Amino acid sequence: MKTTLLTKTTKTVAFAAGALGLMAGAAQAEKWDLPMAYSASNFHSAVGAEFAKCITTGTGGAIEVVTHPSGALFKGADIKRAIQTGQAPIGERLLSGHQNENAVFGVDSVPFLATSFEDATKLWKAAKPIMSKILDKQNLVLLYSVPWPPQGLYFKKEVNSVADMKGLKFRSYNNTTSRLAELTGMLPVTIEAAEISQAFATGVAESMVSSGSTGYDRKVWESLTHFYEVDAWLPRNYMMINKDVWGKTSKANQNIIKGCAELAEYTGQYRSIHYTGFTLNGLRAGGMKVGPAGDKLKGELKVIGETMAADWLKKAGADGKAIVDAYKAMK
Ligand code: PCA
Repeated sequence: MKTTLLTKTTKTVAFAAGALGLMAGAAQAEKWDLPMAYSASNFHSAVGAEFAKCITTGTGGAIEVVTHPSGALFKGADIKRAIQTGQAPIGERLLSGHQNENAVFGVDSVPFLATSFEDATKLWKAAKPIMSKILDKQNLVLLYSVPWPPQGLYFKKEVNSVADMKGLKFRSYNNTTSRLAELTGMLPVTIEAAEISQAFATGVAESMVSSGSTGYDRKVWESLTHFYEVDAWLPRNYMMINKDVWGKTSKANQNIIKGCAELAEYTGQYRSIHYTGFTLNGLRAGGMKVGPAGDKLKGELKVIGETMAADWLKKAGADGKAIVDAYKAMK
């Protein structure tokens, strides 16, 4: 009698385990490709990889997230569209890369509006609700965002004034940087970070505005000689997910993803702060001259920055004004 019962129980357990196994098998089939534009060694990509792993582990393997850095799956300029249209479920991109669609996306690149990590955090707090709404209308859910270190100027010669910049071929990465080139008499050419080492080596570009981080990642000391700290702005990358994919994800897994996103935003900011000094030292070790821009250059850039900020406010309309007002109220 006892034996029969045991056998029955064992069989039931075995059956249940089999069914669970099948279910787990089906769930495991869900694989999310996550395109990113920057090299695997970049801290944003490292944070993205940790975020991906967090989701895979947190969902018990039900959602396996696979990152594709260096623009290997989609180039930076194509990542947002790919996610909106569902060609990729999830991905990371430079927020200000979408200024063509809506000037509000460039709020983090308004010259001298937020020039420190502390202010960039406040500006993001002010911008996040509006940004989420804009992205939502584009079939996207905003997951997290991390700032780049402060932006400075790279050259292959000493530069002490805007006049010294005239005629230089300037690598740009968004509308703001192209406009900065125009207003300083330089010639803008848009190039993805993944391709700048070659652009500098071949002379396609000979200057840029970026962080110490990107210069370090791309070993620009092989072609360039000077980095001037300007702290012009701190642009951001953000992680987005297709809204339909998000809607089909279980509440439990959505909560896991939200938790991983919060962790990524926190560790990303931490990494960015610490990477700032580390990479500037790296540029020095590579042989570059690194230091603050001179007063003349700084003063001239401030004036140009004011023009650019006023232009941006006009273009960004009511949403732009609401963000800047909310930001200023926090200061
Ligand atoms: N690096 C990125 C954007 C801002 C930055 O610091 C780049 O140069 O493309």
